[in-house]
Amino acid sequence: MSAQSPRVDDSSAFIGFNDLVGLLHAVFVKHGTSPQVAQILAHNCASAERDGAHSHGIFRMPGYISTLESGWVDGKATPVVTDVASGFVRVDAANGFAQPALAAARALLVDKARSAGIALLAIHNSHHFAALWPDVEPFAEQGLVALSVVNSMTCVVPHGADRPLFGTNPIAFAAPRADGAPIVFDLATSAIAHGDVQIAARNGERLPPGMGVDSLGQPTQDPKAILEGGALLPFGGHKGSALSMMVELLAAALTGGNFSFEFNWADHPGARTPWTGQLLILIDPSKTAGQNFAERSQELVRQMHAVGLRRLPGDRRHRTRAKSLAAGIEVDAQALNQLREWAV
Ligand code: NDP
Ligand code: PYC
Repeated sequence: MSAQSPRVDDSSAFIGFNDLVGLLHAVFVKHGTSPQVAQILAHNCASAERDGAHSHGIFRMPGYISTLESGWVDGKATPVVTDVASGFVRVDAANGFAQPALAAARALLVDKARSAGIALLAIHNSHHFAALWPDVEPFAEQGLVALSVVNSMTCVVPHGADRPLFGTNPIAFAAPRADGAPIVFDLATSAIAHGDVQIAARNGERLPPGMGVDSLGQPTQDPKAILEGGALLPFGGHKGSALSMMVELLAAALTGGNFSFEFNWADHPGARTPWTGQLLILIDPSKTAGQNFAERSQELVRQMHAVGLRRLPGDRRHRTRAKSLAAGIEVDAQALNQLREWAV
């Protein structure tokens, strides 16, 4: 399908995956990234759009652009990879994006995981503005188990506290299974991702109860009240709050990155990308005792289905992916036109 495909109605259009990657690549380069960084971010963003992960697809492009224009992030940064120990790789993202830092360390990390059974990647001085599952899913497609965490920007009130401190701090996990796509989940430790609050505000929708508070700390279902002086809550009360705290520790304290509350972008109007850190743990399950790991995960899935489970995490994404690859990615026509303007 061509990027010039006709619109199907006034509000939506269809675009092929490679065409969307090409268009986003042009937008990134136009706004100051190197071609290499543009390729990685464009692929990431188009993958999210293809899979229906709308809060981290093309919705994010205005934020990427305003951030690049503000000088907050270096779109041409060259990550510095350090081989720290037999199971430890460190990357200084050099105030660039986290995904090119991961790409730069990938081969070394996989080698270490395959030889030692486990390897850890600690990225700091990095900006992550995307969904986290694209960082882990490819490892599971290679037969490895991957767990990653990234912290973001202060907007979540720790359970039992009065004011926000944590970021929305997602956790993503991917594991191979014998018959089918890897098992993958990717979830914010806030009750809702910040991006989804922005989308609800844009669409004039109310949120379900329990997502956030207004500027006075009172529960609210109004997304604008959350965005304008209010804050989000962790999911699951004290349990999500503990996980969010863990993400701060692993993604920032352990990597040398900023906590979600430690950076100040006030001098960079338009900056939207959190300047934090990311941790990724990679495990080679072929080292475990007993039956093949992928067979064991398949057995778990089989048993979950047997007790009535209809939807595994990742199922919705894969269904949307299949549809997008068959018919093109359905995108908002205005947003597509805007991307084309930004690309020239
Ligand atoms: P969701 O709550 O939409 O989904 C979380 C996970 O649960 C997904 O793996 C999803 O699978 C699965 N899931 C959802 N509903 C069901 C269900 N009914 N049954 C079984 N599984 C289900 O995600 P969030 O809103 O928490 O996060 C959205 C995105 O925001 C993530 O990609 C995250 O990485 C990103 N994010 C990024 C941040 C950053 O700093 N870079 C910060 C915070 C969030 P499926 O995908 O198939 O629906
Ligand atoms: O949706 O919470 C979010 C988010 C923060 C940074 C990138 N996405």
